[in-house]
Amino acid sequence: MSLTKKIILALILGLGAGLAFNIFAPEAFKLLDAYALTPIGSIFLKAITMLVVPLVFFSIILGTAGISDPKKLGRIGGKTIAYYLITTCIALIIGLTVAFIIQPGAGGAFATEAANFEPREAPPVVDTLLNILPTNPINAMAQGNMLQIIAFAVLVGFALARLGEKTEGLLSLVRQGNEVMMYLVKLVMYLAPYGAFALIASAIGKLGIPALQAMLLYMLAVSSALILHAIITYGSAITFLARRNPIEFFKNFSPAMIVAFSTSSSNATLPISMRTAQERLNVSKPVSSFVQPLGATINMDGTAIMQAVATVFIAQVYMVSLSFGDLVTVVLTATLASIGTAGVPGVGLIMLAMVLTSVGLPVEGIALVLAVDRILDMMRTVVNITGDASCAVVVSSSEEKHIVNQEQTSTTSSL
Ligand code: DAS
Repeated sequence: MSLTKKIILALILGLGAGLAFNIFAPEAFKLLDAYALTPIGSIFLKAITMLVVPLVFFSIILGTAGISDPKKLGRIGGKTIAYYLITTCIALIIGLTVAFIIQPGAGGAFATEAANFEPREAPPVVDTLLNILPTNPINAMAQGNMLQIIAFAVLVGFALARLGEKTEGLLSLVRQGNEVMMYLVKLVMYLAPYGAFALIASAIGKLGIPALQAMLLYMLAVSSALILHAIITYGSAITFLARRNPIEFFKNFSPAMIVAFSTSSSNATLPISMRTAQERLNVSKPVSSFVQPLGATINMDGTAIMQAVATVFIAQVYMVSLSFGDLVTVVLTATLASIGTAGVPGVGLIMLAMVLTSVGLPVEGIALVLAVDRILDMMRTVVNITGDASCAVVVSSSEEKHIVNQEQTSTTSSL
């Protein structure tokens, strides 16, 4: 049985067990929760949290080094990076807006859970931006100061790209470090069915139907933001930038979307999404083989949406009001974090731990979103790769125009 099926089965069993204990055996549940469910759930959460700092550090250095060489990037690279960063910011804004409209965590269902959480005082936006540069990067890592870790990693990646051969050894060391982290993510994801079962059974067992309602609202908020982003952002880009029919775009790209949904992995879908873009969307091979692999690493709009909604949801659950500075931090960390993380199942959840830490929210808040994360991972991976394909279509059509203009210029100059 595939890991996805195991997680979904664990989700259903955890829901059933939690509801049964909540209704029929609340006393027995307290023992089960204290000696089994909570310890199992916290082992899984600690395993995820353990990976955040090294994963962010290595993957962002690598991502930045890969896109910091202007010569290598050239015109296509510039257009691609601009498109990716702008669409990820739009995705985060859509995610935050939908979350504030739907208010998934405002039900107060978890008030008991959140009562003892003391939120840290959120610094004003200016301080957030001024504090982005660490005075001591090692200390920033030790404290899990994510914005400072990201800023330092971006600078190291930029330096590695500019120094080229001189630091090839260090760059390959970072590559190997990232490989190790990716392998550990895969290992941790094997714990996911047990973690999902324990966390959802514990939450539903403790809090009953209101917890279920909140979780369903959370899923509604994420899925509607994903759909809105795909239709509005990618639909508009295809229509107004590439001058193509957006319905044709989504229809012709659907084979890749189906693979992304079933694998929950942008990396695994990459060969299919590139072939589909070249054969059914008329994207030129050079553009497709630059834009889409880069997108599978640095462009994760679907993941950004999940992180935005989950952060608002968890803040509401813990009754913490997010300041404007916190929202700016969420947009910054989630956008920068998506630069390096490769498209493998569950990586978005690990990055969520990072976003929560950056705004002072407890990582334990992942407990409820974790249980339904796999289903949402399938959906957001579809949006991740569709965003990459929409960029490929836009860049490819702008390159065609560029070549036509060049031919016209050379024709008129030769007359
Ligand atoms: N599964 C990731 C991907 O492949 C997305 C995520 O984990 O958020 O894009």
